[in-house]
Amino acid sequence: MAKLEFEKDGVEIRRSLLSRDTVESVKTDIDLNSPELRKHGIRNLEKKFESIARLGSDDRLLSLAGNLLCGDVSLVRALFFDKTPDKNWLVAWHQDKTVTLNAPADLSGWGPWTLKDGVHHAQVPESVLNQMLTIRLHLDSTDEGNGCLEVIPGSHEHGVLERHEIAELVGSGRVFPCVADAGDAVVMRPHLLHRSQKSTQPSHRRVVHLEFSSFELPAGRSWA
Ligand SMILES: O=C(O)CCC(=O)C(=O)O
Repeated sequence: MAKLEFEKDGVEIRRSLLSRDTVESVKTDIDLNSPELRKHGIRNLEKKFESIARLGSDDRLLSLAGNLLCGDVSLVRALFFDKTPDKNWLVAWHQDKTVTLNAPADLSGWGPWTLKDGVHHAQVPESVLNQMLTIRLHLDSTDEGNGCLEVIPGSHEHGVLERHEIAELVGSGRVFPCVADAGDAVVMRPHLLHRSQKSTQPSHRRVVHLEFSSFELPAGRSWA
């Protein structure tokens, strides 16, 4: 299968972005029994785990994001996903197009705004998504057997999609399974079409999902 290239495909896999030691320290730091981790994804991971805070200010990650976004970047969201035989799930084809802010902002093309768990969420226009980058850091190896991320390379170029457009692209696009080892990273545009299927293997599939952005929020607003 041809190698993915970020410029063209909107996604690529960076091999061994994290050292073995870093992977082990993150695994040790993230307490899998923490009530926070009962859900599939948790917010503000960087405020709860020291090792994730370190990743958020890691020079390698910041310069990778800064180079791909061509600007000053910061970490705006950190989530954790795990799949196990007890906590197994799938996500259908979708684009990530929501951000979280401390307060709503009157910005053209942003919305609808919703309040979930006290946090303001908004869908953002493609111009903002183009100033965002997702880096998914793998703590375990992953393939189709344990529900790796699958993507449709180049699908981000179609902008923010309606449901029927997603169905059309899924029908006609090339599906690429992001097979990765622990320490590898999937680097992608948030609005690239992606999904993941249930794991059929009795193992962890841990991913630290980091979103970086170079978008400058208006005064008084901060990423939540
Ligand atoms: O980690 C996964 O399997 C899927 C996560 C996902 O779909 C997302 O981050 O939007």
